[in-house]
Amino acid sequence: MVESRKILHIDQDCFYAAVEMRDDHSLRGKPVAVGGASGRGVVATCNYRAREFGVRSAMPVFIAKRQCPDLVLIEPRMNVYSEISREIRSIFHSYTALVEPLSLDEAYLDISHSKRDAFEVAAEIRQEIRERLRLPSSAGVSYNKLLAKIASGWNKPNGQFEVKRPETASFMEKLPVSQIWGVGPRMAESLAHQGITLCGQLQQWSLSDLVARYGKFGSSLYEMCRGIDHRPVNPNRERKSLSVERTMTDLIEDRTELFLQVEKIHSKLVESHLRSGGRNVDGLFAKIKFSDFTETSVSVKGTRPALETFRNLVEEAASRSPKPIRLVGLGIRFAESGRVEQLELPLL
Ligand code: TTP
Ligand code: MG
Repeated sequence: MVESRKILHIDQDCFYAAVEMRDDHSLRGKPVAVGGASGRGVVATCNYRAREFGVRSAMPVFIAKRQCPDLVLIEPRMNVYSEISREIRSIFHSYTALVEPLSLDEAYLDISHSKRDAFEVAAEIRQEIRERLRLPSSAGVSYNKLLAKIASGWNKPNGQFEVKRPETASFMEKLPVSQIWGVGPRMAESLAHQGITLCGQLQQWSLSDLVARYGKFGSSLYEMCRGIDHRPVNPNRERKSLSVERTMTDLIEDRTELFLQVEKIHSKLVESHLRSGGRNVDGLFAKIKFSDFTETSVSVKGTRPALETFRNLVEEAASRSPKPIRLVGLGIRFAESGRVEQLELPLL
């Protein structure tokens, strides 16, 4: 069964910026970023013209402007993006019931039931999005989610790429470890210090080595760096909560450092929340792991994920042990609307 899966990962190109360019022709040919003023002064995304100047998502606006003085900055119109996202999803649903959205602009589709060539189906779906919504997208095609997602970035923008089963080994061997889900800049840097930049090099590490170093995530890494992924496409997955956590390279011993980390994790959380559609919140929580691996968490009801509240939660959790802290996590619980699934973002 697993052998025959046909998985697509479809992702809109510079989504918010593409919508703005579609709706305002005067923006054509100009470097455009969406974000700023009403947000926390960072770029949510920018078009490919702006990327040529080094402008990137999550970059503070003042730096983006310095990199690209002609940058046109546009306020996000979240309602418009959400509406378009729904329309794109309805196109996906006309091809398969097995659609798993990851954020407003990307989703996995399992089209294993179809006798058609998966690459052709991907091209057709992208064409339909282009014709009906006048927006460009890219697709990855493969036999599992991991490979499909990596592949969708390969011919971006406005392109698609397929990794077939026999090509897996050679594809993974040369793939930078930073392309693996969950390997953030910090972890990539720490691996680079140990001479590991490619998945092929990481494959040399034994399962027990990886688990000793990275715990549960180590065993996922062992599989991911080989292109192995058995996760099914999970339709109708409605997240119950969203959390961001960070394992410290150096244990935290004092409050100043703790609050600094809380601030960083908080801004990541707010960004991910907005990005995933900004659903209503009804609770906030914080988790702490101490140096002896004991864990504690605190939660509170509330609809506003304010930094201040998280600081208080973390303070309360931290006061439960005098030990230094090795991990801090912050999260929000979403207001009622159904099914259960959690999304965790390791911030390694
Ligand atoms: P992405 O798919 O990561 O980025 P993108 O669609 O803008 O560009 P690409 O062509 O590389 O796919 O994210 C989708 C949307 O989510 C993006 O248009 C804006 C929003 N977003 C943020 O608000 N903050 C962020 O840090 C990122 C990465 C995205
Ligand atoms: Mg995108």
